[in-house]
Amino acid sequence: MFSTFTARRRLTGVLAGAAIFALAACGGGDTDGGGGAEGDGDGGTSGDTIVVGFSQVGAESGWRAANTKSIQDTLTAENGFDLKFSDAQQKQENQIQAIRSYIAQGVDVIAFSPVVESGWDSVLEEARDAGIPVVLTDRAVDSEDDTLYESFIGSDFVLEGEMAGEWVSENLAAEQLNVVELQGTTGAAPAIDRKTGFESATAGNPNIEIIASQTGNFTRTEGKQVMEGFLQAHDDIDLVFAHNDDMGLGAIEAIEAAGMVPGEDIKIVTIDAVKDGMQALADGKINYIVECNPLLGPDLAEIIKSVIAGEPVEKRIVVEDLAFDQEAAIEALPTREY
Ligand code: GZL
Repeated sequence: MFSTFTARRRLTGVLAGAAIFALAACGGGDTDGGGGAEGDGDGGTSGDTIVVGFSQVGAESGWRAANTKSIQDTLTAENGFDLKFSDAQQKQENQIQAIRSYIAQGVDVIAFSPVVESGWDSVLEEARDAGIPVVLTDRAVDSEDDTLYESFIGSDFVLEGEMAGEWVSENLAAEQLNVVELQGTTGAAPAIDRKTGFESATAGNPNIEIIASQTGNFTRTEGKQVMEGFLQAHDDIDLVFAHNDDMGLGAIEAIEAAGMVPGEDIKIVTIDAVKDGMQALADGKINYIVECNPLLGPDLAEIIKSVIAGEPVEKRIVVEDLAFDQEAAIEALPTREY
C-alpha cells in the first residue's frame, strides 16, 4: 500500500510586508541602524548580487548534508547571490557568533536553521537594529516577536510525529506494543514537535506504551549508543521510534549486534526519508518512514529575492511531506534526489 501525503508547499500566515528592509537590504539603505544610506564596501549589495550570510546547524546527518547541498547549489553567483556559509557544529554559541559576524560584515540578508528553539531574541534584535532581514529555514525559534524574522520555511514537525504515530497505531498495535524513542537534539524544534505529534497520535491506543525515551542528538553514533543502553535495560522492546533516519540506522547496528533482526524482532519507524534510510526500508530493516524534505534552497532563494525587492512574503511556508512503507520505498528509491 503506497501511503502518500500531498507533497506540496502550503502557504500560511499573514503576508509580512518587507518594505522596511527594501532600502537597507540592498546595501543602499541603513545597514548600521544609524539612519541614512550606506554605500557598498560594507558587505552590502554590489549591483544585483545579494550577499547572504547563512548559519547552518552542522553536518550531523544525511538530512543535513542534503539540506546544505540544496542551499549551496541554489544560492550561487550565477543565480545572483554571494553566499557566506558557516557550520555551527550543532552549537548555538557558534550560530550566534556567525550571525554577529554577518551583521558586522553588513550582509544584505541573514538566513539560518536554529539548532534549538530558544535564546535567539537578542541577536535577532541586533540584526533588526542593523536593518538586516532574517529568514528562518528548517527549524523554528520560540520568540514571541515574529517581527524578528521575515519568513520561516520548513516542514510541520508535529504532523510528521502524528503521521508516524498513526501508522504505528493502525499497523503495529493490535496488542501490547512497548516503544523506545530516540529523540533528536534536546531543545530542537523537530525533537520537541515530533515527540508531541507521536504522543498525541498514539495516546488513544491503550496497547502503546513508551517505556524509554532519550536523545540521540540526531546522529547515527549516538543513536546506536542509546539503543545499546535500551537493549541492556529492556528485554521486551517491540518498536523503536527514531526522530530521524540516522539514529534509526544506529539502532539497526545495535539490534544486529545483540543478535536480533531489525524490522522483525524489533520494528523501526523513523523520519527524514534520506537515501540510506529508504534503502533500509526497502531491505525490511526499517518498517515505515515519514519524509522531511531537505531541499529548501529554491524556496529560500525565492523568499530572499522577494525581501530584497520589498515584496510581501509569507510569514510561514510549510513544506508538506510524503510517507513511505516498504513497497513505496522500493518504488521511489531509483528517482530519489537525496
Ligand atoms: C528537520 C531537521 C532535522 C532532521 C535531522 O527539519 O532539522 O535535523 O530530521 C537533522 O536528520 O539532523
